[in-house]
Amino acid sequence: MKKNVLFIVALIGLAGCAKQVTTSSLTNYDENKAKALGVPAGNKLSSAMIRAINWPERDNSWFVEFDELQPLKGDLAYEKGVVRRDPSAIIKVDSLYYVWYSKSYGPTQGFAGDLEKDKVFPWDRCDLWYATSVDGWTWKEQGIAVARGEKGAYDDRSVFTPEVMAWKGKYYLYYQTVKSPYSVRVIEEIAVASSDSPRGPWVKSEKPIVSPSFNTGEWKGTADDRFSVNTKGDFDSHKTHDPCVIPYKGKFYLYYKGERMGEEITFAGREIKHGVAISDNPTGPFVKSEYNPISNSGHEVCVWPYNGGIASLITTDGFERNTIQWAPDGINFEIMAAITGAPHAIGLNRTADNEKDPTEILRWGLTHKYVTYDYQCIMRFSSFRKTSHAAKGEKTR
Ligand code: AAL
Repeated sequence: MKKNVLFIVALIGLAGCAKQVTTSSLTNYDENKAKALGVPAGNKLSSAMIRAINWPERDNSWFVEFDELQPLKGDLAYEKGVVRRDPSAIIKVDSLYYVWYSKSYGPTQGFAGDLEKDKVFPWDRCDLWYATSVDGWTWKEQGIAVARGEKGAYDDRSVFTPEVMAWKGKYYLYYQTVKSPYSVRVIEEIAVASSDSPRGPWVKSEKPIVSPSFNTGEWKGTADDRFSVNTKGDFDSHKTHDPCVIPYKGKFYLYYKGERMGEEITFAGREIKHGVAISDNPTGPFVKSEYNPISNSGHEVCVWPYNGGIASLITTDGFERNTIQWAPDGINFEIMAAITGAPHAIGLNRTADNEKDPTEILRWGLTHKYVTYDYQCIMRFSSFRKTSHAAKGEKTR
């Protein structure tokens, strides 16, 4: 009892002589910036005000807000018993919009049963399908673009989460692959298929073009448990996801999401980070950047070129989630805006004039919505630049 009282007294004492930081003791104190941010010029600054002084200087040109998602019409309207998710970017060929996506049927059973027979995730047992549209609202499903491989192939279980790149008259689909059985510890890789037409036929890569850095980590024991490890390894030691390739500086930058063996929940959620692998050719070989990981947060990859660099929308996980970042060299990303939230698994509208405005490419595009855990459908998103916060009837800035 006595000990506890002493401890509390010591704590109160410590709080009483908490370090006092004044504006004049801050080496990077900038009066104009402090005034703009509303940091008081007084003697004592709270930790929050010190952090505000340390924020980078930004205007609001990257700040956006998203509208409520809108349902699509035609074949991409929600259909009972069908999963359509993870839309690719939208491209336009001969006045028609094209999109590719993961499609599967039926409910998800999960990992408790027979991994050879069951469907473990909504993105398990998928093929890549595509659809076309005149206006981006009403879509006509055209059929399978890339199907799962034959039994024994590296992609015999599921092909999913596609992205598209049109380059010099050819088309490339980048996507995730899984080989059966789909266990908890299974690795997930990235493959590519190419075609002379957006309607196919598509020729798949003989093997995956990006794989997890699984040699950097080590599972503990043989139970199918992804949390049990001797060593966790690199940020992408378990899975490589969400590929998106951008032609950049005469090369091809393949951005992807990594998942790690023995993943933990940090103070900001899941340990998800992005990496980049670079190649001289659209189909590889891709070499992972020595600077990986290039984000400390985020989930599905959503990247676009802007002003000689690459912009990236960081959602869902990590302490920098809900930010838009930009890297002048495609590698070293800085936060340009902290936003209120964004749709997940965005398929960007690549026909937009992405140089017009930092976020012009986000004005509209596709995303998916969880109707239930088992079923997802593709939706349309839109966003707007917000420069003023005004009440109904009040004059805006
Ligand atoms: C998504 C993406 C990848 C995952 C799964 C389907 O959020 O990160 O695509 O594998 O979930």
